[in-house]
Amino acid sequence: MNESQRMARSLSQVDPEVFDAVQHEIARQDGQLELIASENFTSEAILEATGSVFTNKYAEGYPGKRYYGGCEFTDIVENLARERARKLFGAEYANVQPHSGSQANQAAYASVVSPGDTIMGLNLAHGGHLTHGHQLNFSGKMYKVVPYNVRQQDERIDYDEVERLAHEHHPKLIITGASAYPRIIDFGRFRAIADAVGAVFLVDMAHISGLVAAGVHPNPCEWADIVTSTTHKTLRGPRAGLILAREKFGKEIDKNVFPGTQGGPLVHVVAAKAVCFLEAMQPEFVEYQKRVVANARALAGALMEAGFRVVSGGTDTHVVLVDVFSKGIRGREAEEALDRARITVNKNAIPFDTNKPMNPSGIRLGSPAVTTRGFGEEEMRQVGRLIAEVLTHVGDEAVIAGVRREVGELTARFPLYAWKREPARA
Ligand code: DSN
Repeated sequence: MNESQRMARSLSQVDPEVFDAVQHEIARQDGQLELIASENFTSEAILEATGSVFTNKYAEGYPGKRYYGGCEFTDIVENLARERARKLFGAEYANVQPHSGSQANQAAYASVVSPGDTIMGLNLAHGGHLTHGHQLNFSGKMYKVVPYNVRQQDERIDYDEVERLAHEHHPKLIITGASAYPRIIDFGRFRAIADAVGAVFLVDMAHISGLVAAGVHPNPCEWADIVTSTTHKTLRGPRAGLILAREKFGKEIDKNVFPGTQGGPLVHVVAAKAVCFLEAMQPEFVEYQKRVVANARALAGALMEAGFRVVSGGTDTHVVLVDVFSKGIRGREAEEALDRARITVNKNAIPFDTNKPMNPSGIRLGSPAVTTRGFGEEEMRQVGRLIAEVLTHVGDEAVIAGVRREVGELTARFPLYAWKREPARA
C-alpha cells in the first residue's frame, strides 16, 4: 500500500474504535429525546463543510491580509460567512473567527474594557453565563464585576436594580443575555441605562440567535453596540462563535480576536458557519423557529398541567426552566432518572435556589433539537407527560422502562441521521 492508498482509507478501516464510537453516538442521538436547550442537530451540508479539507489550512489574518499563502479559497468562505452574517442579523460588522462563544466574549470585552474596569452581567445563579462575570471565569478574574439579578416575585430581570447599580458603579460595559432565562429581554431598557451612564452595551445572544435570525425574537443588533453569539444552539450551525458590532468597534474587535486571543482560524468551521447563515436565510428556517417557540410553550404547558412549577410561569423562547423541587425532587436525581428513560436534560439552578449547584432545584429543557427532528406540539405534550411520569416515579424502574419504550416509539417515528448509520466496513 502506498501513501496515497493509505490516506484514502476510511475511518472504519483506520480506526475501528473511533468509528464505533461515532456509530454509537449517531444511534444515541437518534434514539433519545435531546432536550438540552443549547444543543441541536446540524444538516448534512454543515457536517460536510466541517469535515472538509479546509481543516488543513492555516490562515492567520483576515481576507486579503493573511500571514500565509494559499488563502484564495479560504478568503471566499470567510467573506461569504462575514457578508451573510451581516445580512442575516442586519449588522454593520461581523467577525466569524471566534472558536466558541466564550472566546467571542473574551475578544469582544477586550476591545472595549481593560483589566480592572467595572462590568455588569446577569448573575449565573439567576440564568446568566460563566463569561458574564463569574468569579472562576476569566471575566470575573480580569474585571470588577457587578452582577444583577431577577426579581423574586416574577423571576424576570430586575431592570430597576440594573439601573440603580449602573448609576452607583458606573460600569464601562453592561452585558445582557443568558443561558437559563426563558423570557424576552428588554434590550431597549438596557440601551437607555447604558446611555445614561456612558457604558458600552453588549448582548450575548448565544441561546436565541436562531430565533433572532428568523425574526421570531427582537433583534439585539438594533440596540447593542456589540452582539456575540455561538452558532450551534438555536442557530443550528457548527460548534463555534461569532461577533457582530457597530462598524466603529470593528477594528479593535478584529485585533482582539487575532492576534489578541486566537491564532489561526478554524477555516473548516468558518466554511460551515457560512453554510449555517445561508440555511438561516431560507423561509423554512423561519417556520422551524416558529415551531421551536410553539413547542417550548406546549412542553411548559404540559408540565404545568402535571403540577410542576415552571420558572417565570412559562416561556417566550426555546427554554423551559422547571422547578422540580416544587414536587420534592432535586435536579440531579431528575436528570439521572430521565437519562434512564433516554430523555436527556441538564440539572439547573433556579433563581433564589435553596439547594446546592451540583444538586439544584431545577432542570432546564429546550425544544430546538426535537423540533429539528420534526416534533410538533402534540409530540411535545406527550414529552411533557413522559417527563412528569418519570419525575413522579424516580425510584420505580418499571415505570421508567415503560417510558423508555414510549421514547423508543416516538424517536422511531422521527428518525435522525438514518443515512449515516452504516455497518463497519472490513
Ligand atoms: N453551555 C452552554 C449552555 O448549555 O447553555 C452555555 O455556554
